[in-house]
Amino acid sequence: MTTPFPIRVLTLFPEFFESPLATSLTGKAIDRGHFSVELTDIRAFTTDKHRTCDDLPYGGGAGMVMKPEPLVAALEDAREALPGAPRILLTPQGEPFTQQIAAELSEEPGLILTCGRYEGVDERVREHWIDRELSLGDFVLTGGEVAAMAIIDAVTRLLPGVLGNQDSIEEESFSRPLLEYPHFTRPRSFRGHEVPEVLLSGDHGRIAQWRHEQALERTRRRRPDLLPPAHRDDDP
Ligand code: JBZ
Repeated sequence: MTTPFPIRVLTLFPEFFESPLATSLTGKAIDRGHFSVELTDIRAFTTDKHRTCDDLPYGGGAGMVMKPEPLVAALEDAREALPGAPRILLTPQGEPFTQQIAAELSEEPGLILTCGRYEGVDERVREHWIDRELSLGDFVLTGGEVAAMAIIDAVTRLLPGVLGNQDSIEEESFSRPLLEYPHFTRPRSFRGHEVPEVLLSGDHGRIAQWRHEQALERTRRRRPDLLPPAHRDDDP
């Protein structure tokens, strides 16, 4: 049974994905058939007795390299199953993943996500069997699995019908990328800390204005890089 958005994950640790994929919105979206995830154990494509997926680096140096044969066999199998899906490698050398890229990927016919491990994959695999390389950001992970799961989460919530509230996706794409305004729920007074009066006022114009000011101010203080240069100035 195929879904509108098939995802194939190539990994040495398929069990890593089981609980996050079964949980919450993601689990429900899979149950409802909005997308599917097929976990491929790269080790299943080995042909030696020890099921070897790594080898020593040519030229010497620390660590091991993912050897090409099982990985390429897994990529060819994935390509055959999902001919139109981009083959993506999660690697620290990749382009930083953004909301823009999440939106692009949600328009593809599916995804093939390859999780790097060890020091990385043999360069010839990257050159000839990969369409796009992505990284979560400038910090060090032990492998591509966490990055792949983050990408699955960010992309699939954009698929039609996955997010219950289609309004919030449209709001995201039309509003400037600011940080969110502060949120409050009951009780009105919690351990001596009050909900801002304006939110209790019932004046929707004032509330919208306050939220916009809060979003701008938070963004200016925490993420000035998100604002046009003219709005970034003076620290206080
Ligand atoms: C990523 C060797 O495999 C790795 C190692 C680190 C790493 C990835 C893959 S993907 N970091 C990131 O997205 O930042």
